Amino acid sequence: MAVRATATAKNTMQKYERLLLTGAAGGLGRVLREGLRPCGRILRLSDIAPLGAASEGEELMPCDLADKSAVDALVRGCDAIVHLGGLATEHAFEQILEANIKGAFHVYEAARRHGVRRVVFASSNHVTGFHPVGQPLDAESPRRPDSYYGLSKCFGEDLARFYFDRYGVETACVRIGSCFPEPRDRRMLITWLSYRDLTDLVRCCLAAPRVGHTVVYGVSKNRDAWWDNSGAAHLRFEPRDSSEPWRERIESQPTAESGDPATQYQGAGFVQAGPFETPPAETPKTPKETS
Ligand code: NAI
Ligand code: 15L
Repeated sequence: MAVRATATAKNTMQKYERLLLTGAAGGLGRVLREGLRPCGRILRLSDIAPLGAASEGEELMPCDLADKSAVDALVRGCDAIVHLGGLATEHAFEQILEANIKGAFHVYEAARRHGVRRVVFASSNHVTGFHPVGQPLDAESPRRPDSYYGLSKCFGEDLARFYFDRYGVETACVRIGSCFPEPRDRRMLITWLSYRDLTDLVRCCLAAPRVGHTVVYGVSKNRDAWWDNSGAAHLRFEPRDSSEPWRERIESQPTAESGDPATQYQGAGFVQAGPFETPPAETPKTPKETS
C-alpha cells in the first residue's frame, strides 16, 4: 500500500493512505481525531459509541472490537492503526476479555491478513502498577500488572511482540501515564501526559522510519519521573509540557491517608479496584414487554 513521505521540521512524516483510529469517540480518541489529521490521507474512525458526523478526509466505521469479522472489515484497506479502543479502567474479567483481549487479537489478526505494517497500541502504566512508588522503571523492567485491565495491556504488548517476530507487523506500545487536560492529584504530578505530548508521541510512533517492537512510557516532562524512555530514543519523542504549573494548587490539597494505595503503588487505586461481578446477560425481551 502506498505510503507518501512529506517533510516536517522534526521527523519525516509518513503520510499513510488510510489510517485507522479505534476508540475514536473516547477522551483520547477525540484528541487524536484532530491531532492525527496530517498523518493520513484518509482517517478511518471507529468506536462502539457515537462518532458524530464525518469531516472532510474522515471515514466513520462503527464496530464492536469483540466481533472478529467486523474488525476484519474495519481494518481492510488501512495501512496503519492507532488502537485506543477498549475498556480504559478495571472491569469484570469477562468484559475485559471481550473488549480488550479478544479486541486486540482481532485487530492484530486483521492487520496480518490485510498487510498493515504498523500499529500504535495504547498500553498503560498499569502493566507495571504493582511496582512501589518511586521505583525507577524502563521498558525492560519486570511487569507487575495491577488489575485485569493491566493484564489485558500486558497481553496486548505480548501480542504485538508476537505479531512482529512472526509476521513483521511493527508496533509502538505506548504505556500511557495519566492523559487528561490537567493533572488532578499528587500522583499525576509524576504520571501526567498532556494532550499535546500525547499527540506528538503518537505522531512520532507513526513517523519513525522503524519501530520494530518498541515500548515507551507516555509521560510529559514532569519534574519527578519514575519512567525512563532512553530505550525508545529512536522515536525522537521530546515531551514539551510539564505538570509543574499545577503543583502549588495540588500540593495545597490534603495529603493522602496512610493506607491509600496511591502512597504505596504506582498503579494507585487500580491495585484494589474490584473484583467486579460480570453483569448478568441481558434476557431478550418478548415483543409484549417491549411494546
Ligand atoms: P475512553 O474510555 O474515553 O475511550 C475508549 C473508547 O473505546 C470509548 O470511546 C469506548 O466506547 C471504546 N470501546 C470500548 N469498548 C469497545 C468495544 N468493545 N468496541 C469498540 N470500541 C470500544 O478511554 P481513553 O482515556 O480515551 O483511553 C484510550 C485508550 O488509552 C484506552 O485503550 C486506555 O486503556 C488507554 N489509556 C488511557 C489513559 C488515560 O490516561 N486516558 C492511560 C493509559 C492508557
Ligand atoms: C489508565 O490506564 C486509565 O485508562 C486512565 O483512566 C487513568 O486511570 C490512568 O491509567 C492513570 O493511571 O492515571
